[in-house]
Amino acid sequence: MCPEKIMPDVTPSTIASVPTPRRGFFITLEGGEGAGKSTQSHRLAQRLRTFGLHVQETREPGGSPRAEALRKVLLSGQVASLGPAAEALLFSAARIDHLDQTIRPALAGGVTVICDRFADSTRAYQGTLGNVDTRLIRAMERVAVGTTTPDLTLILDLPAETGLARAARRRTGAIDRFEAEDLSFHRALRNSFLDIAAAEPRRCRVIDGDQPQDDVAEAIWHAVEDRLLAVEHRYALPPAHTA
Ligand code: T5A
Repeated sequence: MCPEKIMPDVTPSTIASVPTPRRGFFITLEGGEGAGKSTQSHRLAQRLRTFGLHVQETREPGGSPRAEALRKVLLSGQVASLGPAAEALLFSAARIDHLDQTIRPALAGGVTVICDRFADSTRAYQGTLGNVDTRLIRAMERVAVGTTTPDLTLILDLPAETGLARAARRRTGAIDRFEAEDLSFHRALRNSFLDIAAAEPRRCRVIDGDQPQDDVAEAIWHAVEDRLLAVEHRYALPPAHTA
């Protein structure tokens, strides 16, 4: 922690003078289908950029050319017949490349990374819902993620029915592998993400995703502001009401 970096009366104009951080801030968004992760990822990135921060938006599965190729295979359902353990291995393989090619270089350059889904999705979808042994899930996470764990994970929480209805309204092509699961799957998924948040309260913040987009964005902003200031004092942001 570097107390000398705390700037008590920060305004947008002073943000530009904040020293380049040693390592960027790593934020992940998690939750069920149609929870609003992509929408809020863009909004948060835009808001942070207005304060002079360099922000890289990315997603999983995907986020690098090789991982995007694996995304196509995974979401097509072609791997489903191999079982959840095989799916978990492929999600982890995509994550290794994504971290190597995109996330770690960005963080090392002081860029804030906002990632739409990350390792908690493997824990929830393949671990809890797919019954893949927790020890295997954790071992894959150690290999793929190592010490590049998120500084903050925003878990967008809402009833499964609401998220699925949103995803269906927005869909332009075929239904994907996981959206096609039944309602009980998606309800259990919601509980799984809440369990993850309860187990790691310092890293995770549960955000009520069942409210208007502006209100979700505001709740996220408060969480980010708290965490950015509390964890590292790498950045100083103006109070939310001035943004
Ligand atoms: N997966 C992924 C695994 O199984 N294991 C893993 O390890 C990983 C990384 C990814 C799939 O892969 C699985 C999980 C997923 O099933 P995807 O296409 O990336 O597939 O699917 P999702 O991540 O679920 O993305 P979605 O696009 O379905 O949901 P989002 O991003 O949460 O929602 P968003 O922002 O696109 O919004 C959906 C619609 O709702 C509206 C939006 O305008 C949009 O139309 N909306 C709202 N409407 C009302 N009120 C609000 N507050 C709203 N917010 C957004």
